[in-house]
Amino acid sequence: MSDTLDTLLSESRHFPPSAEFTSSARVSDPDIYDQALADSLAYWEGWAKKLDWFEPWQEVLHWELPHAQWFVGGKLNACYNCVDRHVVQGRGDRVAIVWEGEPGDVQTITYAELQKSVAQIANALKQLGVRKGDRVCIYMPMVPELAMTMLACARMGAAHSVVFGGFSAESLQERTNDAQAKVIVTADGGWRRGGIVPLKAITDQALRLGCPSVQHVLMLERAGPEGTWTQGLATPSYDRGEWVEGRDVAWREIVPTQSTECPCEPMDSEDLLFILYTSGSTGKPKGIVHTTGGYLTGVYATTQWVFDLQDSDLFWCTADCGWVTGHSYVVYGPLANAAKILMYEGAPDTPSKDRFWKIIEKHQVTILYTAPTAIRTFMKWGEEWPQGCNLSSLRLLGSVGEPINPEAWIWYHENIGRGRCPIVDTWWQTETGHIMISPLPGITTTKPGSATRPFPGIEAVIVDEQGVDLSTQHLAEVRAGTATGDCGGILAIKRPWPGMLRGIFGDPERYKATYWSRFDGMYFPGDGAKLDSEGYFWLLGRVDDIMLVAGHNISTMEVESALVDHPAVAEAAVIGKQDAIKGQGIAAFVIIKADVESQDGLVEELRKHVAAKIGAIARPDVIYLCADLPKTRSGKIMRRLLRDVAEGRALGDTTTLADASVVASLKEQYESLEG
Ligand code: 6R9
Repeated sequence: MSDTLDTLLSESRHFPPSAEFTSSARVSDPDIYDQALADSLAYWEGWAKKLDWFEPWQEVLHWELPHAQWFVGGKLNACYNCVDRHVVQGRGDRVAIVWEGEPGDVQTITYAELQKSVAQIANALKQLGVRKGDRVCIYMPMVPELAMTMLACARMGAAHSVVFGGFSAESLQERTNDAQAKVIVTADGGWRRGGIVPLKAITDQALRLGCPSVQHVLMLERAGPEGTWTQGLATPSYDRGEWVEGRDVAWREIVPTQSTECPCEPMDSEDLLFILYTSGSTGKPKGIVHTTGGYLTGVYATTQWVFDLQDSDLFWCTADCGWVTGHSYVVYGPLANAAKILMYEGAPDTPSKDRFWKIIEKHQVTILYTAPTAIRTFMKWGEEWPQGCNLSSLRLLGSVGEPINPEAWIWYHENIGRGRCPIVDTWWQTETGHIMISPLPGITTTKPGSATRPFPGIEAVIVDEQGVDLSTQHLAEVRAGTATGDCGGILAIKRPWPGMLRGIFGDPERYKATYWSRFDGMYFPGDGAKLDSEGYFWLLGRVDDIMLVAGHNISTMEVESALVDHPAVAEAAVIGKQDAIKGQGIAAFVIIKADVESQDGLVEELRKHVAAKIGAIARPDVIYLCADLPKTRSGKIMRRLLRDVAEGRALGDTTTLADASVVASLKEQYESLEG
């Protein structure tokens, strides 16, 4: 991949941290990088010691590729570390969760209150027959009870599997059965865009499809009976499902009556904490396995340093708990740090397109962590929405989920950060458990579009197709000041890290084959990356999405960035399409901004724009103007479905899509064009 083109990603703008930010930052000494790598086990052990353990470990790391055990023999409880220890240390009155429902209802929950509620939920789960070592499936809206139920499982030693509340009955059934969950915890419904997502009715449907392991369904009343919603607003009508006596249990009947005492189960460091299903590009979803001690150490450390977390912060990670980002940076990382977090139930455009900015203004959010797909949507809506709100409480911004194109980075910096707030672009995966590549805001000079460098203690390299290390030499040249060009290839991770996945639930062979057999002795995340002449990492998206056009590697992300750079374009998705001459040709699906008046000649202009930005080789062969793109719930464009559309195949697995109708109508539109 050494011939990856020099493109707009050789971004020249630099944003050093301000002296003021650095002076009060949690970490500001750049030597930390070398120190951490010089003895990474001692470094991670230092972090682990900041957690509370019931019994110490005997060995920091036991590593028999591909199986890692961290803090071997240590005993701890994740819920104890996220809740109880703060109460024990006299911080019970501190606010843990500020929650806002979509209709505008607000709840504030202290750590002491959180401890009681979590204990009651854990006791209720026990009453329903859940035991240490069992799995519980959680299918809930973004209400405080979702985070509480995750913690309750951790408290009693059951593993949770959170299934995103937007997934279908089939997805829920498949995940429930794969995990062999004993109980599904759900709600009657959750608010989304002024309507109710009927979670219980969908759960009923999943159970009708067949979930033999499930003994009970525990249902929280969030939506309530029609017309009786508490703050006087009538609940829109929705499908309330059925009630199966014996199987279904109402939250209000068994949770509030439980004792508020429930001891935290001492768990082995390597006991299962949760399973989380990730879509993957092909085949059935993989149940990614995370255990207790290493995961908690990793999310604790990264939350504190990457977000420069201070006592006075109100941290808002906008991710749903159905995504790994919600596990690590809504729940476990921040709460282990005794942070104040904000949770919001609903959509960003309800009742109007400034809902996020209104929430920030109202609750004085200081740190905002969101995804490029959301940022591009806000760009599309226009800057007047954030402009109308006071965002002066914000001091740090984060991005996760996809490469953030420089255009969106700058927009975020100017319109949300108002030029004051550092941006941390964080690269990581469900599998890595926590952030792996990211700026440290008190140290790193950022460049729009680059995730900068590995977190201290993480060793990332760039290799070629054969696994030959290309980056060590390049970095030596960077240090010596002699590096000139870029070094492009495939990302690999060299040493084990505490939050790494421990396996795929029930499928050890697939675990080995997917992550550990591509390169000898290294973890294969599946992403393309490059290092620039200053030693900065640029993540270029999935290796499968990198195109080979007439012998040149071109990343879809680079062409997308060039398209979005054009003033008429709101969003773009690019794919390689089979081409008899070039191997692959470039096809682009483009969404035009709402205020663009004429589309005459636009397609040709866009093709020229890309050629001017990147080079003639990257000029798209075809550009389709469309209204929407197929995305997962966390906003990732599913390019493999677009390839299916462009190459005229039947669509592959669509169960992880946010809205399956989008790709179906694209297919129709495409087929009618191709005639
Ligand atoms: C946390 C999360 C993982 C994949 C990952 C990569 C992409 C995530 C990114 C990024 C570029 C970033 N990705 N963050 N690419 N820059 N800052 O997203 O987990 O849902 O498992 O996805 O997302 O392709 O491999 P997950």
